[in-house]
Amino acid sequence: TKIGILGVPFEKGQPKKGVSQGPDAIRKAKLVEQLSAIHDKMDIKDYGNISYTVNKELEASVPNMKGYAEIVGCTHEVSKNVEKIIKEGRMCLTLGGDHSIALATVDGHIKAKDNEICVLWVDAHADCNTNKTTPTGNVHGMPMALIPYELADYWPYLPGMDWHKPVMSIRNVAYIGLRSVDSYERLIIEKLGVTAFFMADVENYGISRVVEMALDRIDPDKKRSLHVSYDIDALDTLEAPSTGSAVRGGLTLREGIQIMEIAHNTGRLGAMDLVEVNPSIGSESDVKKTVEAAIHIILAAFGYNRKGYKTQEPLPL
Ligand code: DIR
Ligand code: MN
Ligand code: MN
Ligand code: MN
Repeated sequence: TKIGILGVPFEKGQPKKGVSQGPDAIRKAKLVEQLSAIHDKMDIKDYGNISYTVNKELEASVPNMKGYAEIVGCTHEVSKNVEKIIKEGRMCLTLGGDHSIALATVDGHIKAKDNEICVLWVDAHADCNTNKTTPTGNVHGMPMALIPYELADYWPYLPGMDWHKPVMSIRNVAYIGLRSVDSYERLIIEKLGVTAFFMADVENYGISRVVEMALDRIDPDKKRSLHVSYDIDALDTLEAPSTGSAVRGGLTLREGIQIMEIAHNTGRLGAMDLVEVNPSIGSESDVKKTVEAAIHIILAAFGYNRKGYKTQEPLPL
């Protein structure tokens, strides 16, 4: 199992300070050590945290996109790095940062795999506002409107974003965990027929059927490289309190882990994002709980088995 870890300490896609500390908080809780312990064929390379430059002239060049110049600078760098890591034969684990960076992780994955990818977007939110539908101007609520070509005509020209071509179809994307969807986002989901499993679907079918149905829809031939973009706020607030837009009534950690166990078992997981962990929100124990949840989810993605592992040794007499 070859993994490349990329830290993206980026927080300009939303208004709260601290989410840029997510990558280091997750590393400090011994992510690499725990991944290495899964089995003896783990090959993990930490590429460190991304750095990028900002073209100040781009600032405020697009209405209703806060932090635009920073977003452009950071996402371009993220896309190039994700593409490189996957082309080096590693599964790419990106640690956020806020969710705006996922437009770039998906873009890099698309470039590395010639558009033969599919996306599971695990989130309380649909993140598919355009700059004309957004109630906030926060770009972490927009990446899913920037990725697919079906929404390309709803955007103005985006200066500095020419490296990003919306080549993927929304048909290859499924949502899991939705429970806080804006009215234009709901319209987009209906209009484009986006595969969306809301919390009620998780209650009705159970999480394992939901994931199987989602994978069936986005990759019916079972041949695409799978990208899971995992917003920690998909989990219930009790499980992951330290995040910027927590919504009660979410996934249990057990459900959150099972999503990634199933993703792992496809054998086609190509990239995963774990975003929106904000160590500045909540008490020390809230932060610990949230970071631990993130680590459990990541471990499941890369093969950690809750059933344990049987030793090759005989039982001692
Ligand atoms: C809201 C909140 N839909 C927005 N989005 C969040 O600002 O567009 N996404 N919190 O994670
Ligand atoms: Mn999100
Ligand atoms: Mn969210
Ligand atoms: Mn495995």
